[in-house]
Amino acid sequence: MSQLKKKLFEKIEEWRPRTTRLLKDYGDVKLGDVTISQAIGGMRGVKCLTTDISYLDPFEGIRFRGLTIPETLAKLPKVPGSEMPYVEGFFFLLLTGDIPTDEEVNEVAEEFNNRKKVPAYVFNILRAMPADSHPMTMLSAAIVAMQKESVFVEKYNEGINKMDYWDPTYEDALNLLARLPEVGAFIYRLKYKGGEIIAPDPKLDMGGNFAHMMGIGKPYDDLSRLYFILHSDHESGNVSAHAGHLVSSALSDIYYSISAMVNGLAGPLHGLANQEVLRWLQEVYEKKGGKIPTEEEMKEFVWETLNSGQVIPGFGHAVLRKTDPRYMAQREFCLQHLPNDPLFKYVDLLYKVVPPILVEQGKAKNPWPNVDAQSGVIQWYYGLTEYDYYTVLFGIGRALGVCANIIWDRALGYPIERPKSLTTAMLEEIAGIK
Ligand code: HAX
Repeated sequence: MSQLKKKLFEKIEEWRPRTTRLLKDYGDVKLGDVTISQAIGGMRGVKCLTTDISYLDPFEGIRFRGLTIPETLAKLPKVPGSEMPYVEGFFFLLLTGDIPTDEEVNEVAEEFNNRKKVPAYVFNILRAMPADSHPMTMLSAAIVAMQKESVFVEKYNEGINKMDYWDPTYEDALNLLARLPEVGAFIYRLKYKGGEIIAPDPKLDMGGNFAHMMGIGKPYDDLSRLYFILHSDHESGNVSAHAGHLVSSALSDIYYSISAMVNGLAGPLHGLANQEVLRWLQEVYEKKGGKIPTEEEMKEFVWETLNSGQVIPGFGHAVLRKTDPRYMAQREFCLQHLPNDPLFKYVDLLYKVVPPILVEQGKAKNPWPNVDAQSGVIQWYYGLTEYDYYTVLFGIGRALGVCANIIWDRALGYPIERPKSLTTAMLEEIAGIK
């Protein structure tokens, strides 16, 4: 058994009595009440999910296993010759809550390497899809196509004990995570680079190998590591994480669950916002005849977008009430590597212009930029101008967090999810409307 799996098992054994005790002795303790506006309005703020992988404070932003983004990046072992940590080591942290030693990271990286062979039929399926399929559709299809590989399904059919569900789930998760970078890079090269595929390099770590298969030189490897880490987890209530958790609660395996996660991420109010930011910026750019707009022109365009009933992509958040620290981490990367890039300056201008306008409009509860406002600019700078593809990068990262959550869901025996619906007439009656 690998050190990661052994450590995870120890943590699970330690953790289980806490969940059992809460359920058995404190199950009736109230966490809050649900209002009519929450029942109609997307359950905003209803405290009804549990995860220990990450926590999102509205003002501080995300903490992974208790660590802020700068702490996470500083504490994890770095890939030799790189500024960023191993994504594999970050996954170790998400799963166990511990910072891995160099030896532990090397073992996980090797394990990912040993599991990364993508079945040939996946490539055939992707090649057979219509050329104008969206990359997220291709990613989702590739993942669900691998469902027949599920170890969980095999063990479930053999009658495995409920207490052991986490084990084959872990096997499925590692197999899928190890394969996702090659699947993602294949989609990119097939769709945008005339099908000239670059074979994986078994010597490289996850981020390094992804950059290599994309055909983009340094520091794109470090950017990939940063990107996968930043996008991995944001508690369990966001659409992609919740979709993965919900589907897996029916004991649908990792492949079904992560495909559902990808489908949720593909919405423009969620992960697709990173492509929307670039699409929107290009629109302004073209309107201005290929010139970066002035501050006044930019303000005008923001108002035009709002007045036509559209949202400003990359701004606002359902939980956050300040600038997203994932935005700030990417901004720092830009300041270090592309401070004079015109598109970066353009996005920086939005940071100045959009929040006061959203405040003036008075609708958005959070006028500040989120993770998606900055991410496309960096990709563009390194030659990835096909913005339809950006959410695939988000999906590879998000799979790390959702897989870690699903393994723990099975370890702690979380049941099938089934909230209760009421009819409009019932709400009217509760509200006292005659
Ligand atoms: N531009 C214009 N209007 C906005 C807005 C924005 N960026 N953000 C919120 N609003 C509007 C909402 O549409 C809503 O309007 P209505 O009352 O007419 O329905 C009102 O302000 C109140 O919304 P809210 O409570 O502040 O925000 P929600 O929790 O309902 O929605 C969203 C959160 C992220 C979906 C929202 O801010 C939005 O649409 N942002 C733009 C799209 C985007 O960037 N999405 C990515 C978010 C981060 C993420 O998940 N990444 O994957």
